[in-house]
Amino acid sequence: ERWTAIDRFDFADITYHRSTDTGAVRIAFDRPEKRNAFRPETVDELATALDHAKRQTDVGCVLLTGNGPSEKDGGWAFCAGGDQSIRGESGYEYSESPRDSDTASGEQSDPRETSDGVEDDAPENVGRLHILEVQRQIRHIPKPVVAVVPGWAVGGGHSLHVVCDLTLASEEHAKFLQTDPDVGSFDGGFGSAYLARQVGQKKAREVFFLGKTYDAAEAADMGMVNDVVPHEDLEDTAIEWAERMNEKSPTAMRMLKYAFNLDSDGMVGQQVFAGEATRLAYMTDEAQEGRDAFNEGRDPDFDDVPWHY
Ligand code: 1HA
Repeated sequence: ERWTAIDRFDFADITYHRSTDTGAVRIAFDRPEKRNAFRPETVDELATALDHAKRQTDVGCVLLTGNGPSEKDGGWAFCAGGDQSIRGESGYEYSESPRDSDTASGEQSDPRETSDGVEDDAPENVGRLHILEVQRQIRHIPKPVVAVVPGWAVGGGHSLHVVCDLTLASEEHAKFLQTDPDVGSFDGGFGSAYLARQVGQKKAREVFFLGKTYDAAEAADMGMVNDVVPHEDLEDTAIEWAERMNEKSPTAMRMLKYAFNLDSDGMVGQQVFAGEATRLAYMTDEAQEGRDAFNEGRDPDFDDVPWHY
């Protein structure tokens, strides 16, 4: 078996695996009967898995994909965006209020009140749009993230593939579609603006305004998909890509990812890139002399440090 389940988490809406012999992880939407649409619980699990993957220093590439096919009709999906059936008045709602599940003591009291009358800080079940936080995680995780698209990438699922570093698509089943304005939604961030950087303004506006469905080949021609492979080769190719990237210098890969981001991330991009520059600087004798001097209560001695040019 090429994948080993990471079972420290009790995920219901996603699966999370580690490659048995390469430093890659596979995070997959696991709601195939709903074309892998996400609800707030799904988004929380994605955030947890991405954060875990970030912290594994022996993990390089992250593969983001969708499990399938649907047992109902055999359909494949990467992700069909927000689950419309649980969309409330201001966003996507948990099936059980986090506040109720936190105060499940059996007592009939106002869940906002603790025993000492202090307002409880358990979150309320307000509509969530926190897939945007996951987009930022994908954008900022210091390793490449590949969208491995076995079927539909639609709405917020389309935007997720857009924000990933690379996209690999199934020749037979991958389909790309923006339905945001059909359901009164709009990803005015990475899903549209960053898409326009990938495919150009006219095409990006076409994707959203006409809502056409593009197959894998068309999406590749457009510049939003890197490669198209037969469906049966999809996962093998994804692993080959991961192996290839994992052989490279982690520092160089990280700096490159953030350099590519910097161009469209403004001062946040500068901050992230600069953080990595700081990390490199911390590793020098020069910075360590500054630290040591402070800790030893003396002036730092930078006399031997050249002013590089
Ligand atoms: O835009 C945002 C955001 C923007 C800013 C900030 C946050 C955001 C968060 C989310 C989003 C969005 O994602 S808005 C866009 C939401 N998504 C959609 O509008 C896609 C709706 N689905 C479809 O258009 C189609 O289902 C499909 C093109 C993905 C697949 O069509 P297909 O192959 O004909 O299958 P279909 O029969 O339609 O679907 C299979 C099952 O999956 C159906 O359920 P069943 O009748 O079998 O019980 C269908 O209802 C369900 N399903 C599919 N997509 C969704 C869904 N159920 C709930 N929500 C879905 N998104």
